[in-house]
Amino acid sequence: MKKVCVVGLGYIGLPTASMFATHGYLVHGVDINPLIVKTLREGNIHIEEPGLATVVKAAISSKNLTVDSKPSESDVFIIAVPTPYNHRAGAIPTADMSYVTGAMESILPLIKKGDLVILESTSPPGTTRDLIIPMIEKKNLKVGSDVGVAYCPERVIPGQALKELIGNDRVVGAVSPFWAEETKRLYKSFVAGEIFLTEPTVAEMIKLLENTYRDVNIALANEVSRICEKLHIDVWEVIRMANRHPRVNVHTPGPGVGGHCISVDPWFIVEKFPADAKLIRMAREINDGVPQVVVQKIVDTIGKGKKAKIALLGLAYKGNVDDIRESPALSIIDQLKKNHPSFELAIFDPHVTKNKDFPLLSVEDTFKEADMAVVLTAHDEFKNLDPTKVSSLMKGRIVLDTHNILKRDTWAQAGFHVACLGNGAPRTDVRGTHLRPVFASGSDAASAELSEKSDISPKPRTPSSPDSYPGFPAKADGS
Ligand code: SAJ
Repeated sequence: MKKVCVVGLGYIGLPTASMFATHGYLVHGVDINPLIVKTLREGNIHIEEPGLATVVKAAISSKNLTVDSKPSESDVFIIAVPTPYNHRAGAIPTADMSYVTGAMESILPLIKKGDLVILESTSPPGTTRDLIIPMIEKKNLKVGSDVGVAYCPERVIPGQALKELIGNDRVVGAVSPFWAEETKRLYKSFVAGEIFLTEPTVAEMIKLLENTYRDVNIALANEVSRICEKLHIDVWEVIRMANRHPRVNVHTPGPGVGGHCISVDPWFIVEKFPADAKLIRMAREINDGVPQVVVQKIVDTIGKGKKAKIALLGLAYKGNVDDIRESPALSIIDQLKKNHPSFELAIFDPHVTKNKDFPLLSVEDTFKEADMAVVLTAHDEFKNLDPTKVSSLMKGRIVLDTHNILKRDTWAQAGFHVACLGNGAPRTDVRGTHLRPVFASGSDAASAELSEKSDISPKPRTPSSPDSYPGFPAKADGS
């Protein structure tokens, strides 16, 4: 049985190692974190991912997956470690390749003739050629003839990792057609999608382009969101309708872009080509600026310097995952804590139980006596919140929904003002009565009115005529 050594047992390495182990390979999984090794050896997993626990358990109990802090001799080495980025004030972030070089150094003494080394970690273009191959060749092994090298990026989305690991098409960028075919044969053991063969730099750029495309498109949505607020219209309606065009697919605005992929990977292109990657850089800056917009909305509502309790719902970077890396919620919390110390922050996330920087509360304690609630993550638990129960706990009746996931009518019926990022339209209740916008802009009269008063409990509704929407006929059925 062929041996595969997977270095890095995180969101990608662990599912990948388990899939190989349950598809005919003897897998040695490696992680430098002793806690991860211990957790896995005890038959548990350290990340939340549907179906993963079952596959890991099956792999470990079959003895085809062993876990350790050190690599062992193998036929294939797969590197699936993080590639974070270095933040330096005022400078373009650069990829931190220390985990990749560390992983490579750990396997170098074990690599022998006939072995195949595969990099899965998202990396700047040119990494295989300029970093991986020279490291191996320093060992007097000739890449191509003695040893194979391939770049085979992961493409799975957290939350559906196993399904996508099997179903998605993959790209293999190898140093020769022979090693490309070898890599393809390996992954074909469990990949049902098509596997395309190319050279390493092309594969690296494909991976970066995929996430950059998303980032740029989300930046467009976030920019349009700000514009729609100023136009006093609803961006969600604008995007929904624009996407009915057969060739348009605008992404979704939100509180910013988080996660370890989309918010990081575009920088790997900018880092290498700062003069050319203008749009890519601007998209990153737009998306990184959205948390500040959310903070401003909160401040406009509560009033600068006012004492208030704010219930923050969600810490994870996106719905139904426990991953908080680069989460916009973290940036929002950080800015609120630093710049608005009069606000008491109560934070709840049903998927995240621990955080070293601040306490996480129960759902009840979070809402209790809160003046305002802000939805920061699109978890299903928040979509399904019962506004009547929430209103029995909260003091105020204002909710800012940064993901547009709450059923606004139901919340309005329970007496809440639900404001939504990107929606500057006068709000409408279930009967089509138009209500005054709460968050039309920072200087908006309604916001100012709310800010002026320390009491931010529900304000009387101010119905206006449906005719006040130019171009929109009054709804005939009144719904
Ligand atoms: N987001 C928006 N609007 C959208 C889509 C996403 O604001 O329309 C935000 C999310 O709220 C989140 C962030 O972007 O904060 C990223 O979320 P995501 O679900 O779009 O993507 P990731 O980072 O979880 O996974 C991405 C995926 N890449 C693409 O879809 C091109 C996944 O397939 C990759 O494997 C993964 O990055 C990775 O590891 O690179």
